[in-house]
Amino acid sequence: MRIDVLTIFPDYLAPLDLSLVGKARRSGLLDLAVHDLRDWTADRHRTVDDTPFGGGAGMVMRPDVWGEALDAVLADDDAGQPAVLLVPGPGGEVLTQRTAEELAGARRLVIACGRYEGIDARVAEHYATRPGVEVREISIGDYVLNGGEVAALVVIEAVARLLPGVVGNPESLVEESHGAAGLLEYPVYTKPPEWRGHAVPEVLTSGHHGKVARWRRDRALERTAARRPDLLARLAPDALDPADRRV
Ligand code: 6GU
Repeated sequence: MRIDVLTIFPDYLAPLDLSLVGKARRSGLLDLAVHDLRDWTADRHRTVDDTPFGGGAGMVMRPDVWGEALDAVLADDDAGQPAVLLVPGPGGEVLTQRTAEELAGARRLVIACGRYEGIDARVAEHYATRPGVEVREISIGDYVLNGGEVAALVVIEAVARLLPGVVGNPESLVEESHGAAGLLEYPVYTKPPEWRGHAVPEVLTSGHHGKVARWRRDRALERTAARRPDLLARLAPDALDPADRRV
């Protein structure tokens, strides 16, 4: 997969050199480039924003600068490859594991990080008319950030770990929260068996695989009911079996 990020704060994306994403880049599984939007400005002050038509507080990012930048990045390298243009912002569709799975199937992601009050709306409108470009406005939750950079980090991490070969043990993608079961993950424990007066639940040291599986499923159901009843309500009718506790 190829990912291009456009931002006025390229340094904000420095963590993409680290950990699993950094390793995926170095091994060639992920081709990721971060671009400074100001490289496509034409004036002495490298201006990217202006006052909003209709009035109001704050500044809006200019469509002409974004147009030059996106044209150049979309034309670069694998020109013609279908691309998903992601525009992070609090007004977008909320990112879920489903979204991450869909995005992991794309050949190219281009992430346009806005600042201030956002990007002139004509940019999303224009690129949505480009053949081979799908525009998705994405929010990472119901709170307000100062710009799209942190959201870009979130999307890239959520997507990169789904790419074949990036996570060493694909099994670890199966049982986790928001996975196939639609439940939150059960609590996990390791050594020592007793710590500050807290013991590891006995069933986990029993060696009885069936009982361990039942206990984990019950804890996942219990936790989901307590913390995310909305997820339980959205489970498919056949997702619960008669052995599941009445939560
Ligand atoms: Cl993607 N951007 C901004 N600025 N605020 C947000 C967000 C994104 N997602 C939630 N809040």
